[in-house]
Amino acid sequence: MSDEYKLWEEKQQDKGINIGWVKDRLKSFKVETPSWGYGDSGTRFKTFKQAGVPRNLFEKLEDAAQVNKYTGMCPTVAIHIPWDKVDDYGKVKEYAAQLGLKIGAVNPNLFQDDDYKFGSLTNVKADIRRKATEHMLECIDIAKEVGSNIISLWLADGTNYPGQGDFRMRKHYLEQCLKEVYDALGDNMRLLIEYKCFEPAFYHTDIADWGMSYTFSSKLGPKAQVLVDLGHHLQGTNVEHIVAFLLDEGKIGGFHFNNRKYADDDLIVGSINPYELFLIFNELIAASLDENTAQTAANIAYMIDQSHCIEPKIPAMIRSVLNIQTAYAKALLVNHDKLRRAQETNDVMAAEAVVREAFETDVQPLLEAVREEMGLQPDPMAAYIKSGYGEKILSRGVGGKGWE
Ligand code: LRH
Ligand code: MN
Repeated sequence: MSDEYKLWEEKQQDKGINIGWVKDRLKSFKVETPSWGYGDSGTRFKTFKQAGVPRNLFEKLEDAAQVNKYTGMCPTVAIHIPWDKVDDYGKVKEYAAQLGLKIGAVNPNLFQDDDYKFGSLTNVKADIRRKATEHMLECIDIAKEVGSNIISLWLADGTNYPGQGDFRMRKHYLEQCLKEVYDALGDNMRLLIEYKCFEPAFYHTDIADWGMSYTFSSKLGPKAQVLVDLGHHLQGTNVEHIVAFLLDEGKIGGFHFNNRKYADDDLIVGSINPYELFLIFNELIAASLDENTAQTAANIAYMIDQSHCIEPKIPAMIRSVLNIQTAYAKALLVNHDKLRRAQETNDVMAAEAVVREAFETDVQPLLEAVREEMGLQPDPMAAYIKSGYGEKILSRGVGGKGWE
């Protein structure tokens, strides 16, 4: 333990922070990486293909294992169907286990098949709704085969012009289909319903905001919860308030971490607005300390959902995980008793200071000490770069598997 860290720890303890508790929380904190974050992805303008990109799900798992190896906190990988469709999902489960991984959330894809041009579970045509529902049921079977307990649903369904669709009729179709899917879930399975305000639909989206996802998941039952993607809100939305509200309702089940300056930019989480990420964790930690919301907070699936259009894939994923770990570590330093006292006396400046000072605290000494205690390199990015893995995979060539 470095002298620098000993000094840092004493200073925190003087502020009434229980460092032992902070370290334990950091050591048990896990983030899921997305298989599609290792593949080529782009914008509607261009997908820049990179050398060394995985050519199949097995190579995506190998790359995800690198992120877990150096960060020590990413033991699960989310998959997307059909992007990650294989003949034998048992082999996937086995190979993941060999790499020290488990398959996490299974993401259905109801936005790329030509039949879904005018919607999937909301389509006016019953046979299209049937096809979309069958795909959801197939994903539940896949989840059972790979040992996953999360179905993570995002619907692109919506319209581009006033009058194009009947909002209430589409809502009824969606509720009917979701009910059938919900009833097919395995005992320990959850259905996470992701909302998004627009894109690819540009007039209305059938699951457009947290309230709609909350209503659908509340009507379905306890195994359905809201998934919050940080890039799916209109500018100016207070996301940490939505998170606190859903925590209090016991209806938030997961996150898609990324960051944005404008719309659903899917940039590296914490790269544009690290304070927002910190404030979201501040709400999550406060809820974990409250017996009424601790269970919900404990069951949240933390997942990354990004598309690395110009970044080298694995370093971008490692950076994302480290940014999340840093924001979480800072939020663990909020002195909640001091904050409550300031709030109860309407001492605005003191309350703001408690939160901001935690954010402004350099947590690198803490993270290096925790990694050391976990048997990890103090600087995961440097350790990965030094491994030469990035050069080794160049032999895969260009044109690996992307979003198609
Ligand atoms: C939609 C979304 C959804 C995924 C996709 C890769 O914008 O966030 O979660 O299916 O990105
Ligand atoms: Mn998402």
